[in-house]
Amino acid sequence: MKAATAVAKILKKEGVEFLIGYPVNQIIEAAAEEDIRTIIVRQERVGLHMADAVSRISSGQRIGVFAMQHGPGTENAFGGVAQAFGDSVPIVVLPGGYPRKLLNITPNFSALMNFQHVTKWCEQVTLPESVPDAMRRAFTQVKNGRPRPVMVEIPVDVMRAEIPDDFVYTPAPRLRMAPDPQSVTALAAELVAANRLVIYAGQGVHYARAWKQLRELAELLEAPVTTSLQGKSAFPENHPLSLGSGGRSISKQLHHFLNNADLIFGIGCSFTSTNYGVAMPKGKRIAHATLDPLDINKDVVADIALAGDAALTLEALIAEVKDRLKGKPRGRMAAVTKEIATLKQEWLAQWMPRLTQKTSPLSPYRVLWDLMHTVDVANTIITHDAGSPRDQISPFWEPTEPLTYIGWGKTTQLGYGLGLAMGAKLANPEKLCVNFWGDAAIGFTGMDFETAVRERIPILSVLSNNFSMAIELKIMQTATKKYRSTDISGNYADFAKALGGYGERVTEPDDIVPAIRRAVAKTREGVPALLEFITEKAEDFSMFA
Ligand SMILES: Cc1ncc(C[n+]2csc(CCOP(=O)(O)OP(=O)(O)O)c2C)c(N)n1
Ligand SMILES: [Mg+2]
Repeated sequence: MKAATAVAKILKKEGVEFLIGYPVNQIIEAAAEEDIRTIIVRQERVGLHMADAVSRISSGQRIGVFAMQHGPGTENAFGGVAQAFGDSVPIVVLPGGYPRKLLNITPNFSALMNFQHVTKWCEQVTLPESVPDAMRRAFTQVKNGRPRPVMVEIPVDVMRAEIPDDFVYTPAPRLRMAPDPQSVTALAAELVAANRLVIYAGQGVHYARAWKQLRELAELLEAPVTTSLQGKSAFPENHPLSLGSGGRSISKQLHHFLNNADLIFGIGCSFTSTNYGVAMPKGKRIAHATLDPLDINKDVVADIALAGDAALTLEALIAEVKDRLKGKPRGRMAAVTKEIATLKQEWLAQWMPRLTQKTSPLSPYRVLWDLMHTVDVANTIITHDAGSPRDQISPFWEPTEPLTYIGWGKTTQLGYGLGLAMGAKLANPEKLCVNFWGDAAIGFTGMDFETAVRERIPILSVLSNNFSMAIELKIMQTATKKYRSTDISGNYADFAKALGGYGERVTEPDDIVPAIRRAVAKTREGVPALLEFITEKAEDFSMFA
């Protein structure tokens, strides 16, 4: 058989249901022949974002795969792979390569050379018969250890070459690593001894599907829980011990509890210093448990560290903590939950005028507040975009079920949210999948709304159109005044209609909820919907100095 056919057969064995791609790449045709649904996007970046969401939303149990052509396709894919690398998402990327006689000769683009720093595994296959081995290596890496993109570059003449039909392929195993029992004992002692413990959960909890264990440990310890943006929805935010998620903007209760903590326990997180993650206050005792030792002592010094899978770590800690408590809770629950509830009430009271504002142009806070109270949150998967929309939504959106919020921002490409919502919908057709973005963000990837229409991926896209890059106003005052450098324009409801979807422009507060209902109904009919809310250039965020 052709080497490209072997790749498709291997994808099938690995359980891949969709091949997202952009021509020309012979794996696309070979995949269709093997009954793997092929989804063709409008540009490579969005296809990678879709593959990314397929992996995220399934805790990496289903691996998103993307294929593109050598040269321009591979060059144009860089952003999508780099975003998945930044946010640690396990995807398989299958670029074509120039034919072997031109491979690695200037100016031909080499995936092998150029993607080294945004993949955890990058291989160029030069012998057709090595294709199955390369695929085995790639899938073993993508399913194990720290989640990150892997890449196999296959030159076009290698794809076309015949290989023996009788190759054997066994799907790669998933291995879990447990932390050192001695460190577990030491950490359990600290967790029980701490007076003001805060648990900080990262996306390692999502990948290990350790949501129940996280909750059990928090309830045993009667300790408040927050998450990174990537970890958002790992702990139900309507739980009395929830402080809401970390990000650039955060809740008052999170700010308060972090600052008054005597021990912060990070589980399945990187503690990376980033604008889009809550910073750990200086001088705190830090316990850090995560899968990849690469993150230990990187940006935050760990007083005590554990390396291992989040589920195995939490289970081991639960056993040790139970041993120590001997069935007797320390009786802190009422005081802790009351302190959280009081602060939450104060914080929401302060924001309520913005969340319920009756003005036109609309308050973006009102839009997202009405959205949250109109859709079925437990059955909705939502993601933000870069810019103000992320910082507006992340503190206020209250996920109750795991993997119902796709948080991101280790790198933060405008336009990422659309592909994420589309990939989430593909993997979870029964859920309402939403992206909340601004008018600068849509400029990057908006054309792929047509992919949603054509490929029958009925997402709900919620656009905050303030005709501006509002988040840049403060730092571009002169350029704005002299040259209108932060202005942008467009009618995106008309744009959505022109692409065959449902579009509606909303300007009045009373129309927000009815418009959301109409749009959700359209998605149920299989039609992607874009609601364009005309919003004010808001510059206020829930931030604390
Ligand atoms: C690819 C890329 N380029 C530049 C940026 C920097 N950036 C972040 S937000 C933003 C403007 C956001 O404007 P918009 O989406 O309209 O949201 P608004 O703040 O107006 O609500 C820019 C330029 C980025 N995140 N990604
Ligand atoms: Mg804007």
